[in-house]
Formats: sequence, structure tokens, C-alpha cells
Amino acid sequence: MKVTGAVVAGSGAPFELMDLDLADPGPAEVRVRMVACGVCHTDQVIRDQLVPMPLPAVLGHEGAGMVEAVGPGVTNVAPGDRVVLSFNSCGTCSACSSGAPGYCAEFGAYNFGGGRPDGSTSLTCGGERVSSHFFGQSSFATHATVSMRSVVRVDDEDVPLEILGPLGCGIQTGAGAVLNSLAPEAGSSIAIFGAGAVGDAALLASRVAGCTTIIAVDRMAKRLEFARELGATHTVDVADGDPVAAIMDITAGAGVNYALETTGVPPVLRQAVDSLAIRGVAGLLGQAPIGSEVALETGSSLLRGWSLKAIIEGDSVPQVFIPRLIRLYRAGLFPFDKLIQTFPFAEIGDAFVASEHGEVVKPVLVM
Ligand code: CXF
Ligand code: ZN
Repeated sequence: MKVTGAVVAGSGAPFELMDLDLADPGPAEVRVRMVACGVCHTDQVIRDQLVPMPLPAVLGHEGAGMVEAVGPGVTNVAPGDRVVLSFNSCGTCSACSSGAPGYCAEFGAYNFGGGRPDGSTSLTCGGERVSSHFFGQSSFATHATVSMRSVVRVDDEDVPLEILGPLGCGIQTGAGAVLNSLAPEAGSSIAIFGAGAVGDAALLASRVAGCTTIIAVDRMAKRLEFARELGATHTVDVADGDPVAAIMDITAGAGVNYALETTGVPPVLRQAVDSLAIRGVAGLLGQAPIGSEVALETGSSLLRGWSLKAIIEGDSVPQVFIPRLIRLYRAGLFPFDKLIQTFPFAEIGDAFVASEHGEVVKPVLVM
């Protein structure tokens, strides 16, 4: 069928709305009519080819919409179902079989290969190949044909699809790192480096977990002010000096039980680790350029007993964790909608500028 998609033609090129041909769903595939799609930093990373994926491509990986058609063998959704889209995975490797699909052995091919894992694409323009299935989706489009493993059914009709897409990436990444991976004890302390969408989702989840000291660290005063509104008990502006010293002050010299690095800037990981209390745990969420390195102090590490965990997509099983986040939202305990500002699909360029300038924490394009 004919669809409209935002195409990136070459490295760093603008998103251009174009008429495309979308393949019908094959075995185990689903066609989704997109209602909305969030904007995530990873879309910029691919647009600018900091991580390669074949271009031209339709990006977008925080989609939400309605199932329009299903191919043979689809068992989890039917036409008319409301769905959130998330990453794809093979379902059969050791990680997938252990309930850890984010660590799928084929994660690259299924999410960054520019098409289905067999190399085919679902999108063409005048017969020419356009990369599809970005992060299992390519949701900057009016429609997408995706694997049934990429969709999560959402029955809660009172929750608008316009806000749900970001649960498929940024929000589950931050919230899952806290609720699934670190699981901080009630009454514990956490420092969150980076107050963007991932950091703010982690902040909201830290409140859910009962953390009583929640320190947001950022370089933008506006974002820190917003973090306070969301429930940060303390904020640290890195422009005011060494954030590690500030965290030590706040915690009376003890350090924090948990720290999260969401910025993708390697030296910030060192700061997160240095902020830890004895036996503290740090989580690495930010995607640094491939090959990045950082030096860590090791001489006093045994006595400190600290640990570090790299965490993709909040260790989420999307079909389990996204409904859980929606239950928390409906209970008033996880108001992630505060992060969102919507833009018409045609204003995709403005949405990216607003995100890059930090004016909007989570832009969402409405199709
Ligand atoms: C990504 C970050 C890069 C590795 C895969 C997961 N998260 C999506 O934005
Ligand atoms: Zn993302």
C-alpha cells in the first residue's frame, strides 16, 4: 500500500516526508497504522551515521498505533488492537530464551540492519530500496509492517496512544534500569546523570521504588528545575563545579547507593562510579561512540565493593514491562506524560531541533 514516511536520504540529511510503498504483512508480521511516534536521541545517531545503518531509511522507534492487518501465524494481536511498538529480537537465542530479549544475539540484524533479518525491506520508493524495520519498527511513517514480536497490546482505552510510544524505548530504558536492573531498596539513594527523557524516567521510577534521596545531575538549569518538579530531592548543575564533590556533600560523605549514567559521555561514567557509596551499583545506559574508553580507579575498589552494570532498554521484556508502566501511570504513580510535547508529523524537523536544544524532553510526532 501507499504510505507516507519521513526519509533520511544521506548522512545528516533532513527528514523528508515522501510517498512510499509498504509491503503487506508476511508470516508473523503485523501492519500498524501509526498514531504517534516519539523522538529519541538514537534517531539522531543513525541520521548522522555515528552508528551505521543503510540509507535512505525511515527511522522512528517509539511508535504507537492500531493493528490494521496481520499475516499468517500471528497469535498475539488482531486487527483493531491498540499497540505500542518496541525493539525486535529473534526469540530463540540463549538471551531471548532466558527472558532477556534486549541482549538478543541477533540484536543488530533485527534492529539496525535496515530491513528484516533476512535482508529484505518492507519499504520502497519508485522501486528503489528504503531501509525499514529500524529498531524493529521504522515508525516515522503513517504505517509500518513489523514482526509480531515488536508489538505490545495495550487494552487500556482510557490512555491515549499519543503518549504511549515512548514507553517502547526511552521511558522503558530509564524506568527499567531502576525497577528491573538496579531494584533499589526503599529508603536508598540514587544519583541520575543526565536529566533527559531516560534520566527523567529513571527519576520517576526511583520515586516508585521508594528512594528517599534522588539526585539529578545535568548541565542545563531548565532541565534541573523540571527534575525537581518531577520529584528529585536534590539537583546538581555541573556548571557549578565537580558533581562528585556535590554528591558527597549531599550524602554527608557517604556517596549514593545507586548511580545511573544516561548521557553517553564516557567521563560522566567515571563520575557516576566515583559517586557510589560502599557496595554501590552503577548502571550504564548512555550509548557512547563505539570504541569509547574510560579510566576507572581500581586501587581502592576492593574495599569499596562497587559494581557496574551495562543495561540495554532497562532489561525490559516489553510485553511485560510496558503494561506494568501503564498500570503505574494509571495509578498516578508514574506521570511520564509530563515529559511529552506533541508535534504534527509534518513538523518533524522542528521536533528534532526542540529535542537537540533541550527545549522539549520528549517530542512526540502525531500522524
Ligand atoms: C539504544 C541505544 C543504542 C543501543 C541499542 C539501544 N536505545 C535506543 O534508543
Ligand atoms: Zn530510543
